[in-house]
Amino acid sequence: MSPTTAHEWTPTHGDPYRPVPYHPARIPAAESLARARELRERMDERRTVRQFSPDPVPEQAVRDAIACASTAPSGAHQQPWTFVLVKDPAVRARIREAAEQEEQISYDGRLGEEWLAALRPLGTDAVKTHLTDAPALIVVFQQRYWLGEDGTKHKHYYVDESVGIAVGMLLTALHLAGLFALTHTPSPMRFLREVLGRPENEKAFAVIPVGYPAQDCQVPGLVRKSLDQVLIEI
Ligand code: IYR
Repeated sequence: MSPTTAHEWTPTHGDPYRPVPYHPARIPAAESLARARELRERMDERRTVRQFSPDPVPEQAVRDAIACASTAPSGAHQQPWTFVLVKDPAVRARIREAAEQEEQISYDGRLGEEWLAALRPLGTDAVKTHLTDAPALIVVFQQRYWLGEDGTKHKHYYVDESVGIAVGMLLTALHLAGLFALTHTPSPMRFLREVLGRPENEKAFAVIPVGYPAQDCQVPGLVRKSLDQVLIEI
């Protein structure tokens, strides 16, 4: 039976091209302008938060944000991502312990002087209280390849780009849902696959604590580049 909408059927490797009609409604230009301006203003309020309150978050809002991230475009529509939502405090504590061990080595010199100088204005260090204080952690894995039924490895395409776009959409969705997040990239991140029992084709990409800012939360005083610094129109 031929599908009638884009949602009724998921193509798999080697399937033929089977297009379906797509006629989304247009909104008036004035409405686009108003929505884009509002979104710009709301996104400009987003800040990365490093000190979290232990207060719980509405879990379904986090799941919805992950579902939103998973609508991201991806190379060959392979959707090469897995999101692990870690709520268990014992697992968060294990992640923190392993992350801090690696980070201590990094901040004690592995990063190098130039990198440490770049981080100084942000006030980061090897102590990662957010990993245990935030009520939820989203660990994003990229699926470097996929495994066939007989165990053969098959390539995924543009994995970094695809997962990067999905994480951008995740951060946007969390912010618009009124939640706060931090994009944490402990390095190296190999321990995450072990702690979370993920398969060998998955590689950790980022750890994203989600919650609300602690009462005494502070963020670095910084400004973003202006539009004219980042946009060239030809
Ligand atoms: N991964 C380390 C160091 C770090 C690196 C960059 I680039 C940052 O923008 C922030 C931190 C850490 O998480 O502390």
